[in-house]
Amino acid sequence: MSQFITIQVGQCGNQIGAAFWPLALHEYGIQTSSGGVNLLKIDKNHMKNTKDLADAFHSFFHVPHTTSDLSFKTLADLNAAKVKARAILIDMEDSVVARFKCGPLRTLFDHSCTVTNYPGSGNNWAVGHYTHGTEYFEKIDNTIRRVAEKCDRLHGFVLVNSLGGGTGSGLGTATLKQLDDNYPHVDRFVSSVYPAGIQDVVTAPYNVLLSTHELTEHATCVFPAENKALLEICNVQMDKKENIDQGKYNATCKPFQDMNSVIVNMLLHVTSGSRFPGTLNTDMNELATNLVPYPRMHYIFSSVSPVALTAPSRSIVRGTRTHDELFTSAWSRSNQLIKVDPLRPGSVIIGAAHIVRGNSSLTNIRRNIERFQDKAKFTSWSRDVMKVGLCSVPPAGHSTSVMCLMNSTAVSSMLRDIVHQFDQLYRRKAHVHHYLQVDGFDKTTFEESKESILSLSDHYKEIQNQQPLNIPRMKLVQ
Ligand SMILES: Nc1nc2c(ncn2[C@@H]2O[C@H](COP(=O)(O)OP(=O)(O)OP(=O)(O)O)[C@@H](O)[C@H]2O)c(=O)[nH]1
Ligand SMILES: [Mg+2]
Repeated sequence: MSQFITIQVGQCGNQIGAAFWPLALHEYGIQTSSGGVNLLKIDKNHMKNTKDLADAFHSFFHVPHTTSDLSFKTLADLNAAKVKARAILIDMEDSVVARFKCGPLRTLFDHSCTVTNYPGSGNNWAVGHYTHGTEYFEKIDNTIRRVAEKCDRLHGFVLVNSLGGGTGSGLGTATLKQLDDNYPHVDRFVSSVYPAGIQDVVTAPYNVLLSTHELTEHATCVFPAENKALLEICNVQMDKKENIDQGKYNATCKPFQDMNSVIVNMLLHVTSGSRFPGTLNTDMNELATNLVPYPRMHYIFSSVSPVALTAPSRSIVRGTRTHDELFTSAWSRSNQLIKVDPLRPGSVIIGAAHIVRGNSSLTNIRRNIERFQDKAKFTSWSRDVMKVGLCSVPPAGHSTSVMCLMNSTAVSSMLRDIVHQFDQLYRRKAHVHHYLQVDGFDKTTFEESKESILSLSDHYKEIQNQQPLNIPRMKLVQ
């Protein structure tokens, strides 16, 4: 099974990490507690795969060679065996990382793999990228190398950050560039949170533009998530009272917690084929090859159905949804992690993949892929080929789930919006002096980043305009 190193950068990145690790442990059948919510016991579907789960455990965790028994059940077992998460925690402000150090999972993290400072990057991409990027270059480099040396099948880096502030966006993209320079053959998957429509950080339009340019240059795949979309997904779930175990849904809810778990479930799903066995195994590198037809065009729409909020105990589905319903909801606009409909009229799918976890059959999947192909418009090369993964281990709390990944030309409207938000602030040169006073930042960087994003958006549009309407035929790739 492939191994991944997770790099959490900035407040948002580390808060997503705080939601990620308890759920990741739960997928391996290890009970823990998260924010006072006791997780459910793993179900039979997990139990019957005990050996596979143990093997798959190495994907996210380093187990010292001296440990032969991998049947961990509790945090105490992990602690006794000196198991460590393959994780690097970076924040230029130390309060969120400090919570890891004294929280219930404190022994899971190697404290020498944390990089912190005080008081942060002041919501300034240039401070994160240049000031802290330079000062912490060596420390981050050494930390990554130490964690990488403990991997014997390093497949990818998973970097999580937000783009609205200064550390996740600036230092996060400086770290991404370091990975590109030092590990060019290891995939770099990035899940970045884009701010809500109403900005809570005045300089967010600058930070988003500058970091999107870097993501375009240095990531293998970007799975963007917009806070507005995450909030709406959570609100819909909260309204669907029949889908939530209300008894467990109480004051333990923290700001962003549910929104972050939507991202976490996406990350666990997208890596599931690389971690667990399945009849149609799909590794992350196959996904990148199938979904990204040209360099830089690697912004991937993602959605998972059913949506799971926070701990599995809070998202028990009462009543089973049919496979067709799961697929339909995975394609639906309201389940996308960004506020753009990938299947909107006029848009073209230049790559797509479906990953099904749990109970399903190829016949079921085949029928639904045909439905999908009738629904969407494709390019001539993406029309007949549809990447499909079938992972036998379901996510915690569900018997089956479906993830749809799409590379759609509709992403050009997100890119245009980034430039539009930037223009509104840059036209008056508001707040620009904060960036110009940072050593290493050149004022042409704003214009270069804008040009790069516009040219990427144009490239998507070009492909969209070239394509005739087509009703495709299906072919499954194994
Ligand atoms: N979804 C989500 N968004 C968050 C979270 N924390 C912060 N944000 C958003 O991220 C943006 C701010 O980024 P932060 O991660 O706080 O900033 P940072 O990377 O720590 O950078 P500095 O604080 O400027 O050094 C804002 O748009 C917030 O709304 C979180 O846990 N989840
Ligand atoms: Mg911060």
